[in-house]
Amino acid sequence: MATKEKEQELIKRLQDAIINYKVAEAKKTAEEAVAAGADAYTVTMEGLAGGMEEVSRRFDCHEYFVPETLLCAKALYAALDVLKPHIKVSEHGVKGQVVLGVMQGDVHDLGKNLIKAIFEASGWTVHDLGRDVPLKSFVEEQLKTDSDIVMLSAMMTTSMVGIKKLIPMIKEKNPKVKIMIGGAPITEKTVEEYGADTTADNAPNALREAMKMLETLKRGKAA
Ligand code: B12
Repeated sequence: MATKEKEQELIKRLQDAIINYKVAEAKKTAEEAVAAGADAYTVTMEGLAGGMEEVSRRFDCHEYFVPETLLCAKALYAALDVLKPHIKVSEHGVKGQVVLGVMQGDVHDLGKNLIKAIFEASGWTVHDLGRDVPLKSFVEEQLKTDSDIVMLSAMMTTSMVGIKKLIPMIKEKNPKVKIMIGGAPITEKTVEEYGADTTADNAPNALREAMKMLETLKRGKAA
C-alpha cells in the first residue's frame, strides 16, 4: 500500500498531467499509482476530477479553448481506463440498477463517466446510454431494464431544459421510478422546478443519494 505522501505526490502529478494535457504522462502516472498500491478511488476523485476543476477554471476564463480542453479530457480518460478496474468503493449499502446518460445536444460526458465508474465499482448495474441522448431513449431503456433510478446529466443550460420535458415522459410510463439530475447548471431550484427527485454535485454524493432513494423504494415495496 502506498504511503499518504506517495499517494499525494501521485495525485498532484496526475492533476498536472491532466491540466497540461500530457496524455502519455497521465496514463503512466495512473499505472504507477496502481503499482504502488495507492487507493484508486481517492486517486480518481482527487487526481482526475481535481485536475479537471482547474481545466474548468481555465476554460471559464478563456485561458483554454476547445482544443486544449479536448486534450485534457483525453488525458483524463487515459488515466481513468487504467484506474477503473482497481476502484473499490467500501459502501456496504443497497445496490440497484440505473439508467444513465447525458441530455440531448450535450457532449460533456466526463462527469457522467466518473459517476459510471463509481457506481459500477460499488456493485450497481449501470445502463449507460452515452451522451447526446434522445429523450425517448431514456424512457425506453428504463422500461426495458426496469431500472430503479434514471440519472440525467446536463452541463449546458440549453441541454438542461430537455429534463423538464423528459421527467413527465418517464413518470407517465412508470410513476415509481426515481429521477436524479446533475451537472454544472443544476441546482436544488432546478430539482423543484422540473419535478426531479434529487441532485448531487459529485459522483460520491450521487452514490449516497442513490442508496437513500433505493432504500425508500424498497421500503415502499415492502409496505
Ligand atoms: C470539458 C468541457 C468541454 C469538453 C467536453 C469533453 C467531454 N468529453 O466531456 C469540450 C471541449 C468537448 C466542450 C465543448 C463545449 N462546451 Co464545454 N466545458 C467543459 C468544462 C471546461 C468542464 C466540464 C467537465 O468535464 N468538468 C469535469 C467533470 C468531472 O465535472 P462535471 O462534468 O461537473 O461532473 C461532476 C458533477 O457535475 C456531477 N454530475 C455530472 N453529471 C451528473 C449527473 C447526475 C445525475 C448527478 C447526480 C451528478 C452529476 O458529478 C460529476 C462527477 O463528480 C466546462 C466548464 C465548467 N465550469 O463546468 C465547460 C462548459 C460546460 N462548456 C460550455 C460550452 C458553452 C461548450 C461548447 C458550446 C463550446 C463551443 N464553443 O463549442 C461546446 C459544447 C458542445 C456540446 N454540444 O455539448 C459551457 C456551458 C455554458 C452553458 N451555460 O450552457 C461551460 C460551462 C463553460 C463556460 N463557462 O462557458 N466542453
